[in-house]
Amino acid sequence: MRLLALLPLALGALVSATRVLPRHCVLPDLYDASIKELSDGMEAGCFTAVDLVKAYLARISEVNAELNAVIETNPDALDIAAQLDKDRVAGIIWGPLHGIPMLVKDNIATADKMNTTAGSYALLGSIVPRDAAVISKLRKAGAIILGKANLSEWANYRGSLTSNGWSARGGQTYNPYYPKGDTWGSSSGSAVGTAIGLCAAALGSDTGGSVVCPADRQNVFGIRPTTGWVSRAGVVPLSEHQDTVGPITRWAADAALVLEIISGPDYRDNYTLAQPDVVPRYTYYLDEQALQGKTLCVPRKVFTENNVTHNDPSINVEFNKTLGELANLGATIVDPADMPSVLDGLYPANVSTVLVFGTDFKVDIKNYLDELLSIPTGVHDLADLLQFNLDNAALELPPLEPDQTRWLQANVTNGQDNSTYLAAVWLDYYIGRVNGIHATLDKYNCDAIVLPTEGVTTTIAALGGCPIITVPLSYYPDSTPATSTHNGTVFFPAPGIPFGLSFIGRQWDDANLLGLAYAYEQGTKHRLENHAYEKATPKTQLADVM
Ligand SMILES: *[C@@H]1O[C@H](CO)[C@@H](O)[C@H](O)[C@H]1NC(C)=O
Ligand SMILES: *[C@@H]1O[C@H](CO)[C@@H](O)[C@H](O)[C@H]1NC(C)=O
Ligand SMILES: *[C@@H]1O[C@H](CO)[C@@H](O)[C@H](O)[C@H]1NC(C)=O
Ligand SMILES: *[C@@H]1O[C@H](CO)[C@@H](O)[C@H](O)[C@H]1NC(C)=O
Ligand SMILES: *[C@@H]1O[C@H](CO)[C@@H](O)[C@H](O)[C@H]1NC(C)=O
Ligand SMILES: *[C@@H]1O[C@H](CO)[C@@H](O)[C@H](O)[C@H]1NC(C)=O
Ligand SMILES: *[C@@H]1O[C@H](CO)[C@@H](O)[C@H](O)[C@H]1NC(C)=O
Ligand SMILES: *[C@@H]1O[C@H](CO)[C@@H](O)[C@H](O)[C@H]1NC(C)=O
Ligand SMILES: CC(=O)N[C@H]1CO[C@H](CO)[C@@H](O)[C@@H]1O
Repeated sequence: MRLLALLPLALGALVSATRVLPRHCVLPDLYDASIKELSDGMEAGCFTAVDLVKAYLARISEVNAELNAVIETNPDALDIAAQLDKDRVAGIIWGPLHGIPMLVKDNIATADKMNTTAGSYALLGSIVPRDAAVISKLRKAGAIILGKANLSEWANYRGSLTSNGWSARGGQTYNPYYPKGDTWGSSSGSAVGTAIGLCAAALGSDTGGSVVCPADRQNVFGIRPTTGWVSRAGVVPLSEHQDTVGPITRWAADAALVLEIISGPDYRDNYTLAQPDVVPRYTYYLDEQALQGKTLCVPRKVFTENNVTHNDPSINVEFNKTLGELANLGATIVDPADMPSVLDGLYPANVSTVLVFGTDFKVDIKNYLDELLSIPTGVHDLADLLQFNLDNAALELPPLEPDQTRWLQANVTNGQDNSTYLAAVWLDYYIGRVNGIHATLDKYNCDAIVLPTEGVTTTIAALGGCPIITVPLSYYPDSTPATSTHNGTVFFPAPGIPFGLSFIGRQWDDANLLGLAYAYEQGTKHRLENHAYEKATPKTQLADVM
């Protein structure tokens, strides 16, 4: 972990502040700080949770007009922090996240003054029955829910043409590495907020890549855990077969810490009842030598020989280079190690996302809405939501975002008790896991799969319900022509935009996968090789608020 001593600022604080810091204090740079640095600093009395919240709120207000990463901040955050500080002084430490401010995606329910809307006006002012399961676990571990992060509205499930990171309530989220750059999505604000230090860490949700994709493009670490390790209760649903919640962090060790807290069985989400008996201590797997003696598979055809992928050549150059870095860190590379479902022509041809997502969404969103205690807009099912958007077109269907085609497809599905649907669910698991990830690992005797995160990498893991992690790898070269998309409002690709390396593992093998990703991160530290552009870089540091 990088300890960046901000000596001038720290000395300035010692001279000017009324508080006298212990002599050994080095205030961490909030742009790159790890959770451990923040916890250690609070424990040593160098700064408080109140200081952290003040600094993060100031950083959000510095850059949010530029990036639209945060939809709402928590009006109670400072009071919560003050209570946690008092408790610390009294020797009461709630858990490993005591006093750690986090942003969470706006589709994760918080039973506090903040709204939970998936970015949509249809849910504004709705009252959730309770915190989402992951939120209550974070609060019990001492975390401060600092705010709600912007996202692709409805986790990118409304139209097929909507812009990454756009929501009606939050506007267009932008990438901090290039002005008006594309964030990918759908957990766009969670990734942006983490990348530039608007929070200590964030939560996103992932159905088909929504944690890993924005983490990739924002130069941060993201893990989509095995479907079923983490409860989705209280998360605005898309598809129960593929929805998960995962941490987006600057460092692997932070993700291990957060994942350890949010994992576990929950009777409100029966997918979690199928998980192994014991949640692994993910932090025990953080070993810099973890790649020694391991074998990694490269299923080239997933990202080079099908029409869904449009990998920029510069990504494949950097990917090929990093295979050398992985080998230097002790891994054996099997390349190519093609995926049987791809060789059989099943992937992506036979994936039935329209039917599975459509059928699930119609059922699952109704269940979510049924649980709400109050819904001022009066929406109770998908048909109401479609109509709400038509009735409020100026807000929800502006000229650049007129699309609700996926919802229209979902609206005509007729329930989960349908053999065509059930066959599609089964085929998706078969393609992604049985004849996909597991078959590849078995066939070539590999410990994990590695791929560039850009491409259709994330889909295969999401289909199979298997864990996937992205770690910063490199950046689009300065010579990349900035290409405008979405009628000229967003740019991708563009110079300096980051991209990541994905590790994919077996179902429930998240802990070992985290170990491999940690060893790669520590052995390369590619995150430190580029920085957000000036206007997207918040300047407030702890010393400024103390
Ligand atoms: C939540 O939405 C309501 C409008 O229904 C608004 O008055 C309130 O300020 C919002 N809460 C926060 C924390 O922004
Ligand atoms: C969860 O419960 C539903 C309804 O009771 C059932 O249809 C489904 O098979 C269960 N799923 C799992 C993974 O246990
Ligand atoms: C792939 O794309 C090319 C060019 O757009 C097209 O000619 C070809 O038919 C596509 N192949 C498949 C299998 O969809
Ligand atoms: C990467 O390596 C593969 C396998 O050796 C090779 O086929 C491919 O052309 C390389 N790509 C680039 C961009 O160097
Ligand atoms: C996969 O798709 C192809 C082409 O549409 C079709 O012929 C084949 O029957 C499908 N296979 C399965 C297992 O559904
Ligand atoms: C959605 O389906 C309902 C029937 O379930 C129908 O009444 C409604 O018109 C449909 N909405 C749209 C926008 O097609
Ligand atoms: C797209 O951009 C063109 C040219 O700037 C403009 O005329 C058009 O109105 C825009 N379309 C939308 C839907 O905003
Ligand atoms: C099952 O779903 C398919 C696809 O939506 C639909 O065509 C079919 O009519 C449904 N079958 C029944 C029995 O409802
Ligand atoms: C906290 C914050 O800055 N929220 C803003 C998010 O974006 C919307 C739309 O641009 C603004 O109205 C909010 O003030």
